[in-house]
Amino acid sequence: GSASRDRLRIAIQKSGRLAEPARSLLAACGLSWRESRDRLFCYGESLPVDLLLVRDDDIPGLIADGVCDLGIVGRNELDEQAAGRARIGLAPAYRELRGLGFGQCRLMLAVPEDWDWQGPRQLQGLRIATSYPAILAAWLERQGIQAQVVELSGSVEIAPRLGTADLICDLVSSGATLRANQLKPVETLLESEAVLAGPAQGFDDARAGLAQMLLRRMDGVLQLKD
Ligand code: PRT
Ligand code: ZN
Repeated sequence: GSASRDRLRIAIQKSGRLAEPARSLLAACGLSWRESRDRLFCYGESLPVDLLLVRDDDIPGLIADGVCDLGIVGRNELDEQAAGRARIGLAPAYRELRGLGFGQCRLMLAVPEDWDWQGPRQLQGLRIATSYPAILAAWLERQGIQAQVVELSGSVEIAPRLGTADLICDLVSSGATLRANQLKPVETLLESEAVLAGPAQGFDDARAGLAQMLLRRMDGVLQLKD
C-alpha cells in the first residue's frame, strides 16, 4: 500500500517509443513541469502532478509498490507482468484504465517463411523464443499445447536462424523486422497499444480527485484525436 499523498505521481518511459507521445498527451491535458537536473523527476507546475522518467519494464512494479500512482506503458508489458505475478500466486496490483491510441503493435507468433502453417496444433513439442514468457505460457495452456518457452531479452528474431528456437513470439508493427529475418507472422496473441495504468484499488486521499480530473481531460483529448 502507499502512504497518503496530496500530489499525483505518473511514471512514463524516459526514452523510447512511448516517451514523446506520453509527454505530449499529458501536456495536452494541461500539465507542465519544471525539469530537474538529473531529468528523472519532473515537478508539476500547473497542477500537483509529477512525472517519474523510467524504463518501461519498471512501470508496472512502480505502480504495484505504490511508488507511482499512474503509468503510461505498453499493454504487452503490463499484461506480461500481470501474468507473471499471477503465475506465482500474487494478487492483481494494477489495472488498465484507458487505451491511449498510440504505440500500437501486435504480439505475434512468427515462423520461418517456408513453413506450411496449419494452426497452433503444429506447435506441440517445439521451442518458441520470446521476451513475453508469461503471456506465451498462458496462451499455450489455453490452447492445450505443450511447447518449450525459450526466454530471451533481445534479438528474439534471430533465434530460429541461430538454431536456439524453432519459431518466435514477438512484437510486430510494420512486419519489416520479420521479413528481414525470413519469418512470417501466423497468430496474434495480443493487440497492444500504450495504456494508462493505475492501482487495482483506487485512492482514498487528494489523489482521487486529481486522477479523476486527469482522466476526464484525457478522455477529452483522446476524443479530439479520433
Ligand atoms: O529502455 P526501455 O526499456 O524503456 O525501452 P524498450 O526498448 O524496452 O521499449 P521500446 O521503446 O522499444 O518500446 C516500448 C513499447 O512500444 C513496447 O513495449 C510496445 O508496447 C510499443 N511498440 C510499438 C513496440 C513496437 N511498436 C515495435 N515495433 N515495441 C517494439 N517493437 C519492435 C518489434 O519487436 C521489432 O523488433 O520493433 C521492431 C520493429 O518492428 P517492425 O515490425 O516495424 O519491423
Ligand atoms: Zn524495456
